[in-house]
Amino acid sequence: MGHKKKLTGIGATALLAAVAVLGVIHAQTGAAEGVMPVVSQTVDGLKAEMKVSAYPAKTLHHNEFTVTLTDREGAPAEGFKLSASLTMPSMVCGSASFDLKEISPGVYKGDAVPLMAGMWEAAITAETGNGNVIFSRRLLAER
Ligand SMILES: [Cu+2]
Repeated sequence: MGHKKKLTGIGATALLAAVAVLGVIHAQTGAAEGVMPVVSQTVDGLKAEMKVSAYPAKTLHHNEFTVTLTDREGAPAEGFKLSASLTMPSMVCGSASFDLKEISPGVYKGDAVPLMAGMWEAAITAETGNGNVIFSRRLLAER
């Protein structure tokens, strides 16, 4: 019994050490834009909060992608037409495009389907009355 207890203790210590190392790695990469589930960006006075519900996203699955648009006054930016395109910079693996539907004032939802694991670039186009506004964020996908 004493022997077993000792093994458990070592196991727990090793696990804690591993968790600590992973914690450091996560903290370092977590600081980089793209590893965050929510990224906010303001272009031409329009603010987009781009959220991936389950993060990192899962390859070849529908990943809920929500964009909350607000205007200069912080009020919901309604009635825009939003579409998004996922590409992998410097790769020819193709792009995955999708439209976003306005589910409540200023809140647009769509399904992002990354084709392979890795870092994707998501470009979100908001059609306004006078020209388009393009937002972008990075999106990490895992198998
Ligand atoms: Cu690729």
